[in-house]
Amino acid sequence: MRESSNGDPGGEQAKVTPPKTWAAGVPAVAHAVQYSLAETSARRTALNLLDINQTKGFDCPGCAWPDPAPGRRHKNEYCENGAKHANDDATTRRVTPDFFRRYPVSELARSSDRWLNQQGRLTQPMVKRPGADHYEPISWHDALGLIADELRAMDSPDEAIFYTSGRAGNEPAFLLQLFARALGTNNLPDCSNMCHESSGAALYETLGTGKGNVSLLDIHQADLVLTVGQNPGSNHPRMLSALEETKRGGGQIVAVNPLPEAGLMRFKNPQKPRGVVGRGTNIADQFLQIRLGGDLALFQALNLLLLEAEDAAPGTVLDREFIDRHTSGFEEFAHHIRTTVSWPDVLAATGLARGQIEELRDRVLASERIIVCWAMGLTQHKHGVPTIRELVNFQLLRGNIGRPGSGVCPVRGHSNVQGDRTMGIWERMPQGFLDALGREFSFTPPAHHGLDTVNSIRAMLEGRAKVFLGLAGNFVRAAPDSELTEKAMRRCRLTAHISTKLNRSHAVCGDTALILPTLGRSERDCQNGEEQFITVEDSMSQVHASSGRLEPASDHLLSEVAIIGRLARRTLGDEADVPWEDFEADYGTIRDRIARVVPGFENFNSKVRKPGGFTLPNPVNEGVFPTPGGKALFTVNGFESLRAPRGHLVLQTLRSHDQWNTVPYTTNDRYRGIHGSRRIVLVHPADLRALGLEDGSQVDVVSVWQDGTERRAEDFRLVSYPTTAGCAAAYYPEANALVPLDSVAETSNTPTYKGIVVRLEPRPVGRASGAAAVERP
Ligand SMILES: Nc1nc2c(c(=O)[nH]1)N[C@H]1C(S)=C(S)[C@@H](COP(=O)(O)OP(=O)(O)OC[C@H]3O[C@@H](n4cnc5c(=O)[nH]c(N)nc54)[C@H](O)[C@@H]3O)O[C@H]1N2
Ligand SMILES: Nc1nc2c(c(=O)[nH]1)N[C@H]1C(S)=C(S)[C@@H](COP(=O)(O)OP(=O)(O)OC[C@H]3O[C@@H](n4cnc5c(=O)[nH]c(N)nc54)[C@H](O)[C@@H]3O)O[C@H]1N2
Ligand SMILES: [Mo]
Repeated sequence: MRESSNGDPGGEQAKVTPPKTWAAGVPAVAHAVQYSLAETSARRTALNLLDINQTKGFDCPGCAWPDPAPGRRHKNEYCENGAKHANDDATTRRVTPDFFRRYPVSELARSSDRWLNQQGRLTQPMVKRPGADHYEPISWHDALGLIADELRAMDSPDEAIFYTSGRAGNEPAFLLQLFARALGTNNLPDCSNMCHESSGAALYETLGTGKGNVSLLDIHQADLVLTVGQNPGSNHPRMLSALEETKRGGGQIVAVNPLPEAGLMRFKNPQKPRGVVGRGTNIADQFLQIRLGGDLALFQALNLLLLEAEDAAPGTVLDREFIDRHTSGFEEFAHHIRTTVSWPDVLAATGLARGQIEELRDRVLASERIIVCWAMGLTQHKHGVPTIRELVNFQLLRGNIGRPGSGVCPVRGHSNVQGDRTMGIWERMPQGFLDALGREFSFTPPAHHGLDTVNSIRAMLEGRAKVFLGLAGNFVRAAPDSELTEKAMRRCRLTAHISTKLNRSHAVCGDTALILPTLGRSERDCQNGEEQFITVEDSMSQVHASSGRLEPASDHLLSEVAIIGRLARRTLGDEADVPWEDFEADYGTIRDRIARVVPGFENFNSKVRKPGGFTLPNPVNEGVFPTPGGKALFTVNGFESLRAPRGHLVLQTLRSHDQWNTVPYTTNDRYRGIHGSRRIVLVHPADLRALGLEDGSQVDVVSVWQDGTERRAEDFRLVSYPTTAGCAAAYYPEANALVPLDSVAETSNTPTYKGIVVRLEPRPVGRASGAAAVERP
């Protein structure tokens, strides 16, 4: 056995069963409760679950899928995975100073992500001094003083990096960006840079706003919903209830994915008795098993078919009135599609048959209201931005933007990733926002753009950035090119993380490193004896309050607002005209300021107190496209396909059913039939045959980058799997080592986590792995 107390089992431990064809239902609920009970007490579990997504409870930290209107909410308005995430936070295990005395940092750096997370909640501020190999306790006063001293000692404010992960609420996010800009930098990279940046870039350019424009009701009312490049059964399970509603209303679903994901096939609704005992609802009416990166070609082919259908029956296919009134660029776009789309290229890029795409066209022609939903399967590709621009073209052709039951729906990941952006967490906020911020707090925010995630890593590597502060998240594991990213973090003078749980970013750190432990979503946040709440914005622009009820994990915890406010005061003194102390004492005073800086938040404090909160206006739904020309833009996108040379495959990195981003909860992936290990790579049986490899054998996965460099992830078990031929899959974050830092999406600079060229090298039998985590008796 290679399983050890702080390592993870290798691929040879994996047990593989056939993939499931349906998602959710009773086994799912039982599974969540089982996980929760292992982490917390029965009472705490029950209390916590009943509070999730209730109007007086806390926002589920699971994902950004919206909650139904208050009257239509279930008593249990959460899914199996939301329950796991919430209770992973509410765990009764604790990481104390004793723990850090026992485990040196060097050993933590060799431990698995799963083991680190399982140690429990962080309880006290800790410091690792230069040259030391252990964290030791430090007072909050001294910890924040250390960081403030380092920030003040910099030659330029641009030597600091302020990273945010999308679990942070609006109030702490607003304070963090205010602090960074008052200090003088726009270096505000975030997880969004690695997530939906491609969506924001494409939508902003074509529609004039970077957000989706559909509501839950729109999804229920649609005639056709395309779900492209996403795995809702694991990552947005409550979306399946919405798709079930679409079907009940007579609508159809088309799934586009290289993998036959369980939730896309069939859904048993755990909230309904018939969902528990019955066969469930067939979700996808059509499944297009596409090649990785083939979606741009698919939408171009579909657009060609629509143009041709209009030629055959003029006036029946395109929404001419909408196109004339609300868009520009149609002629150039149509000419480009007609003259460049070639079927042999389309079929090679998509791996689909022409008949399948024609079938989709027929569904489109039969549907008045169409919604396109997507997630990481589109954004994390080299041509992610043009792909999303092309799907906008598709929606514009039939006027499917701004009408009920239609629209574009980027399905966000982190529960408040959209809100953090609205609050100004972005290295490139528009000048209008910066001006409003400067006016409100009487200073001049820096106008030059800051560093995004990938460029932050480069700056740290080159010594241009020296201080890293993380508000939530696990930068070291989320970022690409693990070895380089780790080197970058280790080159910093100081790294500090505001965190709830232990992760690898605490272990792979700068000369001086700080752990700043904070409250979780489900915990009571009291300041001056008054209970505080924070606010969040979901994927459909609904803003609402979130407050926890559980006792904090430790008496030493400070809220995120308190940590940022106190750090800002220590660093800036009274230089800036910012009442940091008032902000900490009453979060309502932060919201008063947000109301004056961020459009759509007027009367924030009163609007957000209504049950269910309020929805931010989306101009697109009023027929206004705030692009420079005031119209939605048809775009011309070059044709690109992702091809691997002979003997190679294209690899995507994805989430299992049992993980929260960089944090695996178990080594299982139930729906895909993988049990007992995450060091596996899914490969089509025909590819295995062609490569002379066998299911069950061990390989090294080697990525080949265009500059000739190679990256290696050792000792993965091959699993014969019904993925699209030529397209392999392995888990994030174990496979992040394979993603070259320079391999990014055009325009958005998002790492191409879903499109890496690899080869598989058989390992000699019995050779011990250098990659597995340390063994301990
Ligand atoms: N339980 C759980 N929920 C989560 C998360 C979690 O880790 N755990 N993470 C949250 C976050 S931050 C995010 S961003 C979301 C992520 O949600 P998803 O985007 O669903 O997450 P991934 O696991 O990355 O899955 C990508 C899906 O896209 C498909 N895909 C990959 N490449 C292509 C392609 O080229 N074309 C097409 N058509 N499909 C492709 C894959 O087969 C897979 O089904 O989930 C959020 N919700
Ligand atoms: N290969 C590959 N890499 C990827 C992706 C991929 O698909 N493939 N996906 C990318 C995507 S979409 C994303 S969004 C990023 C995610 O990147 P991140 O957001 O940086 O990573 P997470 O794993 O969500 O961060 C988990 C940590 O957040 C902390 N945390 C949790 N809750 C709270 C809280 O309430 N407050 C505070 N202060 N801390 C908290 C805990 O300490 C926990 O260890 O990863 C990206 N990386
Ligand atoms: Mo994400």
